[in-house]
Amino acid sequence: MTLRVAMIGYGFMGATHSVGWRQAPRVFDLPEAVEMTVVVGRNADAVAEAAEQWGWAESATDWREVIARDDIDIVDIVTPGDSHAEIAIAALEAGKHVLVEKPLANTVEEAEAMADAAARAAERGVRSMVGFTYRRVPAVTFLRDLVAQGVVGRVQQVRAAYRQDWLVDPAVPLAWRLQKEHAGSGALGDIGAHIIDMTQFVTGLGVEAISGTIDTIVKERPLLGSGSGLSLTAAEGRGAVTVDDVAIFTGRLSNGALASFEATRFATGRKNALTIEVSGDKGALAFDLEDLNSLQFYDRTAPDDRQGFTKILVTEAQHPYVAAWWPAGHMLGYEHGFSHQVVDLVTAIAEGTDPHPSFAEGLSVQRVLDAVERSAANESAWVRTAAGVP
Ligand code: SOE
Repeated sequence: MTLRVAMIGYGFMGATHSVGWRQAPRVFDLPEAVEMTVVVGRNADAVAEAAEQWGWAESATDWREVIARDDIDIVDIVTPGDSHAEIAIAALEAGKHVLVEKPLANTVEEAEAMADAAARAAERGVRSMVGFTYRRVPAVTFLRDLVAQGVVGRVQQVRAAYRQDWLVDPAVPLAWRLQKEHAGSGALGDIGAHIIDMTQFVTGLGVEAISGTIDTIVKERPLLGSGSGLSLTAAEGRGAVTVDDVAIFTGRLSNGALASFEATRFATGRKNALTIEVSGDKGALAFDLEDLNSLQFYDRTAPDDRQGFTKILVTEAQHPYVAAWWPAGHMLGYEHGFSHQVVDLVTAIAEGTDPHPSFAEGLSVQRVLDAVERSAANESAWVRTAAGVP
């Protein structure tokens, strides 16, 4: 059988997902073939150009028509968050498997409706997945495996940060990522969502309560002229930034441990710095996206004269996803996670299992994002998320 894919949206994430759809079937021995059937966008010329550039067979401008087509099996949603719920629910109801870019939605209400639709669809064998792609960086998957094997012992503390600096320049224009009605929130939902998901993924623990604060440092910016992703040019006029630039919060995990989180687009000099460190009573593991082919491991049980973090190179055939690529020791990059996402989605569809992260897991992240905003609005008071790893 061939799985025929429609991708809705074609910006920065459209490019990364396209690379995944193109590479995965070439590098991995997938259980089903994949066809990049159609890419959808509102601007006919621009979407036709994107189809040509990334290798989609066709382009189209009406996602509803595309979802209604019999020759589409998977709908991949890479639009801004304000359209995730409508498109994903319609696609699931039309019986299409759905991959949706993170964060799942802009609000808890939308995410709940999406998780309900996904649960109903799963009863009919229709699969859904959220694009928290960093789970599929081999070192992150391996970190999760090591924690699950008890290598660090009982998790006693987690510190996670995602730091970028692309908004330090006040001349960066007011893109959709800076508008609440389109993005839901700012650094919090865009990159904070990754570290919340990663914390829950690698520890297997839920973030159950939050105390946090958020800040908008540059409150007004030039209007957007043209551009997409993070390459933007300004137009005449100025408008208000309606999302956070920085979010700093503390989470109480379901085993009682504390986790600290920082999501910022104002960490001057930090380009795409996602770090996470899991401290346990037997040892610790740390990951740094800027050194993504490795982990740092500290073994408390090592003799006193050999204590210290050691670097594990996660580039061996035994490590998750690695064997399909290059000979051992040859490193991977940012884009490989998008291929691994395709591998896991296609495998789940072929095997009739539910891939992770599920929409229910996406909803649990959404509840944490919402709790941060509610806490911040109430002098950082603790707010329960009612989350937990589903
Ligand atoms: C922009 O901040 C962004 O592209 C995020 O939206 C992505 O999820 C992350 O992969 C890189 O940064």
